[in-house]
Amino acid sequence: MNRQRIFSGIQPSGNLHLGNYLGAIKNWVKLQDEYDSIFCVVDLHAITVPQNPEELRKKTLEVAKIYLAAGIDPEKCSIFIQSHVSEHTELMWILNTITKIPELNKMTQFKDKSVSSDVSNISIGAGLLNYPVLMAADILLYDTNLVPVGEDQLQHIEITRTLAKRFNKRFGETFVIPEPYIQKEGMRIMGLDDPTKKMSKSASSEYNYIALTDDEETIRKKIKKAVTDSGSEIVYCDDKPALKNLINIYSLLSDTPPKEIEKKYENKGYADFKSDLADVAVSFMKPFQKKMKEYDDEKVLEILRQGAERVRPLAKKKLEEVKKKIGFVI
Ligand code: AQP
Repeated sequence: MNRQRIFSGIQPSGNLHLGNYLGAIKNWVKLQDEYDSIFCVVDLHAITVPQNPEELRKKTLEVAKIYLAAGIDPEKCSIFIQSHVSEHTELMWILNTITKIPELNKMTQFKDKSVSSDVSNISIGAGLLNYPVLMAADILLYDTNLVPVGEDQLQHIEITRTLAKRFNKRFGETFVIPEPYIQKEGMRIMGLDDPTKKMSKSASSEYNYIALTDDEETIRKKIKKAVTDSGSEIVYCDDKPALKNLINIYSLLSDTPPKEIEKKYENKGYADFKSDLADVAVSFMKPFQKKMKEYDDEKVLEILRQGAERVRPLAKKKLEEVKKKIGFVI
């Protein structure tokens, strides 16, 4: 029986953090046995904001090491670098021609990132505006059924669906219409310095996130400095968004339901809770980072090249179908 296909990716645009792990990668690991899985390191997306070339190369391999250390199995899934399969950019160009500019202008991620570019005096490139079209190409090239992502990516999946339907209507049935796959737990991990914004690699302060490469001392320092709410009780509720976020992280890393955590800290305060949360985070991170170190660059690159070899025929076939339908001479 044909299994349903999932596709997802992460940008090598900074330090991957607990939000990326809990909102995306942890779920991919769970899904890989059930679905035909394709996971990408989306370097073409990363360059929609300025990147240091040496750093980008290093981060691209680091993201792949994080996938592997988290338990993504290259025997079961295809893991590859987006720019190694040029069909992504070709399909993106074609999809650009059926995308309306207002559809892109209203994307929350574009609006947020263009504001921060303005603040830092970086001029906004057209790539940032077209980011969702490239993401649509990534997904549609592989007849993806489900896209496991964090909640912040829902709008991008929606425009992917719109473009697929528009293309199918104009040129005939070509693309599978993908669905988002969002797991309620971990779907939105918030910044440690501001619980109203999501934890983000491009945050201006490193106290916003816990990176998957942070050492023990840094993790403890960041948790100690994490903002909390008024009052001293450890309760899990919407009125205390900072604490709710910390309890969510505790819960997801230790597989303990939030209510149980509340109970454990009934007569205790923030100091005890934060100190234990730091222990939980460190005991997750230590073996994780040890596994990351087991992969050297050459070994990872080999896995990524094999992954690209495996998916390229699928991408080629779909792109050829698209080219024929729109009237290109093959
Ligand atoms: N805070 C978060 N909570 C839950 N899930 C999250 N994701 C990102 N942040 C959180 C999920 O991680 C996947 C990869 O994201 P990405 O790197 O492609 O881009 P992003 O969503 O824009 O992530 P960042 O960390 O905010 O990166 P920058 O700052 O570079 O843009 C996605 O599935 C996302 O939902």
